Amino acid sequence: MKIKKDHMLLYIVTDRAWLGARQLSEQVEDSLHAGATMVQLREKDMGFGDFVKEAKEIGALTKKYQVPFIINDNVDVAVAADADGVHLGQEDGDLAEIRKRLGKDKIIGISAHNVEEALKAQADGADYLGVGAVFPTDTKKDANPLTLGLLKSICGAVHIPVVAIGGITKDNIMNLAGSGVDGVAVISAIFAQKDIGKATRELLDLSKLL
Ligand code: 3NM
Repeated sequence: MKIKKDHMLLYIVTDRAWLGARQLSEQVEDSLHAGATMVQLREKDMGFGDFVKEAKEIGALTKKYQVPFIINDNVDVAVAADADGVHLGQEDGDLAEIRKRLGKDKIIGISAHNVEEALKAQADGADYLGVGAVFPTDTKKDANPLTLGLLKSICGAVHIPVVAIGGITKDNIMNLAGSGVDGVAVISAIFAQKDIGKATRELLDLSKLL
């Protein structure tokens, strides 16, 4: 599956921190059913076998809803589970090599924090950029906030889709209006919510106004 700008509208990134008694697949399906446009499976402490098993399960859901399915950081898991692509940080390996491994039809997203990183990722063949943290967040402790001015400069410098990430909620999303982003990537604004379907619909409606 190749990426389209509309896939960026509401990009949900998983986190088991707020599962409670529920399964991750149930939470993801609640959000997909309500209109989430892309899914990233993000597991920081899971062994290979369990990660692949879970990726296959979530991947089957994303196929049903026909949205791209991305694995955070782990190219081996993406290959083993035949995910649609990977999302990588600046330190996660050589893009040309990873592209060779995945093939041209898979999606590679890169985190970028300034115009130089954004232009380099685009030149190296990234399909989209994740840019953040646009607001303070407790979800990722080492995320460095950037200014909305910088976000705008990054969006203006590249032609590939850009998704903003970091601390985005229904109360602050409209501060991103005019920045040029194609959508928002969120963890807690979806997965920490009691009514995931409602949270999804609200954020999606607002994201369409950006
Ligand atoms: N990456 P929440 S911020 C996974 O700045 C992630 O690159 C970030 O979670 C970055 O929506 C972040 O709960 C956490 O703030 C996003």
